[in-house]
Amino acid sequence: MRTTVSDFLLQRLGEWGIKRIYGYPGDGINGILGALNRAGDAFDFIQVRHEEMAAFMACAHAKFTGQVGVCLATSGPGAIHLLNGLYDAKLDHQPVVAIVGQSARAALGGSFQQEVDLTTLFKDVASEYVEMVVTPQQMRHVIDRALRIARAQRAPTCVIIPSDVQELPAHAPDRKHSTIHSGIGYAIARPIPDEHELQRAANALNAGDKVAMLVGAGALNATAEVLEVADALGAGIAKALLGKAAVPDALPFVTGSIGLLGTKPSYRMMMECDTLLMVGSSFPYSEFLPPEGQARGVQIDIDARMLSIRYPMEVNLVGDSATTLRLLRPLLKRKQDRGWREKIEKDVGQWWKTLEERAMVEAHPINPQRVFRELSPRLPERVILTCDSGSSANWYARDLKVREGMMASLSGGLATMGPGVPYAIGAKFAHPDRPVIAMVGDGAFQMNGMNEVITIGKYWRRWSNPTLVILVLNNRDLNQVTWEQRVMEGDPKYEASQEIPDFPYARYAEAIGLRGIRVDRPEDVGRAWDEALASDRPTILDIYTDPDVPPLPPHVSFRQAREFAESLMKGDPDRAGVIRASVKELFA
Ligand SMILES: Cc1ncc(C[n+]2csc(CCOP(=O)(O)OP(=O)(O)O)c2C)c(N)n1
Ligand SMILES: [Mg+2]
Repeated sequence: MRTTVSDFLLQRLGEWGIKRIYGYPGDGINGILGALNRAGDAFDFIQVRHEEMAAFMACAHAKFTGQVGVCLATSGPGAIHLLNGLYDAKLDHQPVVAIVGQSARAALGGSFQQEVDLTTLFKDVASEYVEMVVTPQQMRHVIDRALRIARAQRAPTCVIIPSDVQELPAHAPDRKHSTIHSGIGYAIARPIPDEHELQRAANALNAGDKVAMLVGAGALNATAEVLEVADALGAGIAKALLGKAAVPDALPFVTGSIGLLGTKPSYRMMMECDTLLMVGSSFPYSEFLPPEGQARGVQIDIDARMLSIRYPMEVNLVGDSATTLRLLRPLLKRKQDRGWREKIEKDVGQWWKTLEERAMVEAHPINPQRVFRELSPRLPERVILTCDSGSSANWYARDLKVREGMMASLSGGLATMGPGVPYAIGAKFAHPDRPVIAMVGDGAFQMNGMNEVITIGKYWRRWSNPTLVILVLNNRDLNQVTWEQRVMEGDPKYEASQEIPDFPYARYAEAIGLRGIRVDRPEDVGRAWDEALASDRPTILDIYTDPDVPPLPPHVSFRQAREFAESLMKGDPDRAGVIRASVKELFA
């Protein structure tokens, strides 16, 4: 049998350790699909409903395994559909390789059907590496480089293969001038900072009396090291959204999330600290960090480009988080005065009580916070949590207590709607033995999550552990934005853009052969979680929640309060409910 460029591509991907490809067919990639068919069990081709979802799943694969995720799409429309998912990978620094088809070489430049200038299209999202394979001899080094650069730069890369090239006989590079001779294999490295810089960092941290730590995605593999350093420094630890699983929430000095979705203890710690140690985070909102000049800053990041861009840092350490913290630890003097730490712990204890009270405030019919409060103690061991953009991210960030051994992610940098369900699918394929819970709004679910439930229906029997619960916050509203309009702009809810149709999500699940549970009474929420988590198949938990409960930022500024009041004065259609819910929240 002759070996085509496509057969060779797959063989090479196999040598790189790639086993699963998320994709959708089209005649622009028929050569590759034919080769996948010939490859048999060597590859797991996962058929999605939409190419953007394939990119989200590849991104989730990268997030939950640390390995490169691969997605495949046809030329023109298929390639275009990938974009948002690839941007999600780019903004969250995940290694994803996109393989896309292109019109045959003879047609290029001829305004042929489905011909899109793909190199230009992907130039920004795959800025680290995008290349078109125009001759078989290129295939080897282009795929090698796409994988290596994706991994090294933690970024999406893109390989474009014209349809006729896919079918040509494979051809190794000739031994002559102007040929490229590449090999496989990652260069795993754990960079460490210069010794002098480490000492300077230790000096700044040793001089502080009130040290605050902020950890992000870059600290996910440095739990023990973060805790040891925090202990020595008597520091509290706040977590950026992507760092939610970096340290357990049960620890009394973990202040939880930060920012608009953050907690009061995180906010107060940042406003009062005299030293800031930031580890593996590019948390974007500077107004939630200490005012410039108040604190001495030390930052650790593996990427020098990400240093000192949110707060002017005194010491910038380029390095792997765990290794750098390990080197820093012996240079730190254990703080004898634990007063600052005790104050943080008191704040945290109080805050958990406040959240409990807020969750139990009566709503119509169900307070969304209560849904998350009921879930928190029920989270199964080793669960993987995914969340969408929307009000659910507030409650996910604040109310869920993650424990050691769990993983959790969402679209942090791009904050796009839509990844909740595809991330959960990626998590299930990567870890079929682990329970997975996705938390999504009804808007995001209608946008694309519902379609991917069909994908779940197709594949779930392959997963050794059937637990996959999709929580749909059914509030008939694009609620996060409704609140942003009220609080940030002082505008009343614009019904034409904000209201979305009700839909029987639980019945939809049943129609697909999954389980559906509909809840519209607060007292049933706990039992519904128990049932969903014990179910013998993936389950949609359709919970009817109150859109009038405000996802309030930890501190409401005077301006925001004024804008909010004005928005209601201007005739917000939900005025009565909102006033009732907000007043209860503020005094809870
Ligand atoms: C692709 C995309 N479109 C629009 C937005 C803006 N946006 C952010 S949250 C949100 C509302 C989400 O509504 P829903 O999923 O119902 O969640 P809810 O806030 O109601 O809980 C919107 C429109 C976005 N982040 N991404
Ligand atoms: Mg909604």
